[in-house]
Amino acid sequence: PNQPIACNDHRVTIIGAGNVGSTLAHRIAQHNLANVVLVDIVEGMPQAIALDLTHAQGLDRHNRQIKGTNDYADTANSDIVVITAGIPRKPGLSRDDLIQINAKIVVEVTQKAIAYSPDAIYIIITNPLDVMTYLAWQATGLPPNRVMGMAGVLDAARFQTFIAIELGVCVTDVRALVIGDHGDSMMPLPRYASVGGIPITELMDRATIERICDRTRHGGAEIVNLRKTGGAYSAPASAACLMVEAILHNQSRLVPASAYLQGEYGLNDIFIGVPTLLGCQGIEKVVELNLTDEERDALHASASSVRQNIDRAGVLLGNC
Ligand code: TXD
Repeated sequence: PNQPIACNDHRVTIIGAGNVGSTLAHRIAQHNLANVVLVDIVEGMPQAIALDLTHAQGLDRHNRQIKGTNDYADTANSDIVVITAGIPRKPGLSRDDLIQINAKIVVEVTQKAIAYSPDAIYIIITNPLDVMTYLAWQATGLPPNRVMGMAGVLDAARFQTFIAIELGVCVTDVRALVIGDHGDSMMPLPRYASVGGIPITELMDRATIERICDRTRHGGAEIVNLRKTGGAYSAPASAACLMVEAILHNQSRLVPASAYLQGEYGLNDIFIGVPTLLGCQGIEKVVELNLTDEERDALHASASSVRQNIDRAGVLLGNC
């Protein structure tokens, strides 16, 4: 246990070769992290994207193979499977509105992937994130540490960016944390945000902090409303790439992820965003914060909205 995956011939499968999936394939190859298998239901499309990315190999300076396919046999023995398949948001559609369509897609693609990669670590990206992560975990039958959702790294990066812009400081000096569900009740935590070690509560007034937290909560919607035809994909791909690297290189990164809770924070049998230790075993630890009563109530409210949607998805899938 806790040994990095030995060879450097890692394979990452990405299911869903749309905006997030294709951008993530590019990031993984450019960072020389792994060979990539890009799967989509649309024939020819993942093959075209893989070929296009391969044409850039010499320019991007890597030797990573990127294969596009519609056949899950090509995904066999992946170290990591990332699931982005589904539909994205459009103006007027909340993440929760996507449940009906995406639940079916996520369960189906996960079942196909696990048949070929029973030992992989699964990272779910499809929205509504915490609900889809729960469904995918059920579909894999894996221990919960091997299944996780990507959202907190992205939401925290948005919070980090907005703090840096507001204060006019270098973004890499800013640390920020967002927990809770990846939806309307996500929880940027100003108490745990700092610049060069100084809590932001000493650098900004309450109203400014509240404005930044609000922009973080609606960071995805701000992009959807500008683009109109879909959502964000560049920062989401970077966030997922960070998680892939943390796992493949056994980095023990302390990052927020949608993780399975078994009593932590007084919550059970749910996936929700919490700080985690991420390494080659997947979620190696859920880190419990000393939340205030108010923060704990907000996390529980966030968890009950995820729970309601898990139940709704179960009904839609005919599980209940
Ligand atoms: O923080 C986060 N977790 C997120 C989540 C950040 C950004 C995007 N987020 C969600 O990811 C978004 O709301 C969507 O639910 C997914 C994918 O977003 P993306 O922007 O990449 O959507 P696209 O471009 O429409 O790509 C989806 C692809 C598309 O190519 C479809 O043909 C494919 O999914 N798809 C399938 N592939 C394989 N198998 C099946 N059944 C299938 N159905 C659709």
